[in-house]
Amino acid sequence: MRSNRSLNGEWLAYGKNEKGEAISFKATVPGCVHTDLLRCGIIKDIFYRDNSNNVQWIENTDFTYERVFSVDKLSENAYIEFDGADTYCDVYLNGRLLGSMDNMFIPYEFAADGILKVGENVLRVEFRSPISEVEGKPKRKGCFTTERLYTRRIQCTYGWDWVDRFVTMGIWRNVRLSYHGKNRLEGAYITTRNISAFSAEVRILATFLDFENTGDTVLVEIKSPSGDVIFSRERKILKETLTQDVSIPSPCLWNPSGYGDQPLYTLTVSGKDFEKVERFGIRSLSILQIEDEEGSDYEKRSEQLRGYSHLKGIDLNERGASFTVLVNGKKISCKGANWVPSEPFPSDEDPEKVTRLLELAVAGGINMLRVWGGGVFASDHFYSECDRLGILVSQDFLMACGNYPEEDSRFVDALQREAKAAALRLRNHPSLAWWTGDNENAVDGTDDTTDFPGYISATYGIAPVLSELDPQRIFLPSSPYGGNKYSSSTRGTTHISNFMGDIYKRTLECDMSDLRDYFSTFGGRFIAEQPTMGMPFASSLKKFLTDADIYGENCYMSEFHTKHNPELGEITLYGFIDTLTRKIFGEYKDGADRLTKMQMMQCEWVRLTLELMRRSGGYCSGILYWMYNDCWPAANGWSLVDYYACPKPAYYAFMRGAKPLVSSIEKVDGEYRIFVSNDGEEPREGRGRVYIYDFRDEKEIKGRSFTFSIDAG
Ligand code: BMA
Repeated sequence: MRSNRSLNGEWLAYGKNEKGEAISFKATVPGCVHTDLLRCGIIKDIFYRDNSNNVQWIENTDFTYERVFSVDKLSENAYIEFDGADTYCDVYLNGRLLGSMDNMFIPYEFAADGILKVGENVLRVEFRSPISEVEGKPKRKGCFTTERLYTRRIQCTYGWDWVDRFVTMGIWRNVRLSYHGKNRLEGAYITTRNISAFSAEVRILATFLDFENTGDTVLVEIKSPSGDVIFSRERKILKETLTQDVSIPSPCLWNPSGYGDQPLYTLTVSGKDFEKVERFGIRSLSILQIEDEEGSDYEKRSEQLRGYSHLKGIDLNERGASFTVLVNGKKISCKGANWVPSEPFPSDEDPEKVTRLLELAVAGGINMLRVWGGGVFASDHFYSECDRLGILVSQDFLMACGNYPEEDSRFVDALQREAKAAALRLRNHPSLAWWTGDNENAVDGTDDTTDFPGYISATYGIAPVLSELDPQRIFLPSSPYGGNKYSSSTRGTTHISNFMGDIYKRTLECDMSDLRDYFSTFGGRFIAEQPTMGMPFASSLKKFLTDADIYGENCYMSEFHTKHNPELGEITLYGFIDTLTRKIFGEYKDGADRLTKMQMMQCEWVRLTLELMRRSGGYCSGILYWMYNDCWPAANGWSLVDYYACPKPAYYAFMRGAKPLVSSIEKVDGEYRIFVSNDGEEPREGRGRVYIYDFRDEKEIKGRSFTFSIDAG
């Protein structure tokens, strides 16, 4: 086997400090400037209080990374390969330019023959400030900041309404010296073509780079979940692609958590110079979109939603339609949240933290996560863990809330290369439910128009690549998507977070005593973003704030760590939750009471909205909270679990509301109705009691017992 030589590890970096003086420091690859500067003490405690203000100079500075390595013997077809560099840089080997990079989301390779030498070699990567690089470009429409729209790198850390600005540079993934032979394996794709009572028909498609008919062979092998070899065949490589169909008798099917087990098979494709091992699951997945029957409860609910003032002009659908996820033919009640990068610097992602977050997700009743488009494509580790745990994933392409330069063919070309890299890496994961073109670029789009932001990216950038490399998986051009317009509530997916402006305004203007009724004016067939905000536990807050910040009168530091959405108005997000909390729970007795109430507000928000979904009788078949985790130590943030992977109080509200059997109360036409909902796989029966309780005198005023029996699902 030809050897690849890792060039990860210790490098040296050069740049300037805040005062403009030349500095050099030890660097780590994979890594980035911020984490390197932290490690060598040039910057300190950047998450503590408002220290992040002190590191904003970094984004305007250029940095060079350098490494010396020695080579004993030269072979032909030497390449320097980067799995990811952030972002604008030139690569030099022994002083000669190998090439440039300008996209953090794709791998690059540079031919090194004739430059690489026996003995010492110097590899140098010169990064240019991602800010100076786009200076002077015309301003485009977008949320928060807009210079980001020109640069193919992580978008949220230009500053978002839940993370501060941390624009960094560096080699954020592996780098290596490798020698390319003929017939290199590019990818081994395995899809389930049919599942019957007797067998599963799977197709393996192997693709080769630099094909030459040399008589090379490849061994294709499948192992069952228990490790037995159930298929093994040696095949000749006769062209760029090799297809192998296999029938797997009595297949063990992969299921989302709560709907059965997650058995994983192993595919190994090995040849002279390579061995690729892919874990895969056998399952089918589709989305049922059945139009509401005339006169049905679903149609009535659609009509009701269309009538609410905040949805006027957005939801123009004459007929609603379901959006029900079927896995192996079973209806799945999708309950979960949105995943954002677990660190502001993606090279800093800690696999143990990711595992903890995902295990917590499943323990809390989550069976679906959406990887949001303002971050990065989730890591292999993330997807393997979702496969293991039974978490369905919807993966966005990496654009969010903006009007991207898609009129420029170079931009579309970049998207194509990103789609190729993402599809080759992720398409075998059974947890990957569907792809989505972007986050909220296309909220005003419809299937019958073409002149909306996001159309070109999805149609000419991403779709053609996916239809070639991952043809069996669903691709939704944007999130939200479906209906007229894509932001509609009665068809497709919906982001209720798009209506934060209304929730915000109303909170400032009204007493909010009708919170329960007000929340029920929002709905959807599949809620891909259900907003909610609240405080984490004090134990987490104390890691980045002082006691005075947490409990004192001055809330500046909590506001600083909550961030803001200027489009919502003058009052900060922290101020908004503070107002809503006081309106619902009354004035605070002291700082500790404030903290508790601001936690409870999020619990109520989660409880009421989750109950609403649960008693919708399948009208809404999925709800994903905005958001699951945090990207930095947020105070009054949107997440259910905080930056330290510690559940917030609202996580437990979710856990309770996501149980297969739940009860809830709704006020309809002046009367209270009790609902029992069961989305589990077993029918249930039991008893309940409803009563009016006087909390002052601590006694029951009036009550009634009842029995119930309820079908599965
Ligand atoms: C949605 C998201 C994010 C944002 C959130 C809260 O629109 O997609 O862009 O952070 O709302 O404003």
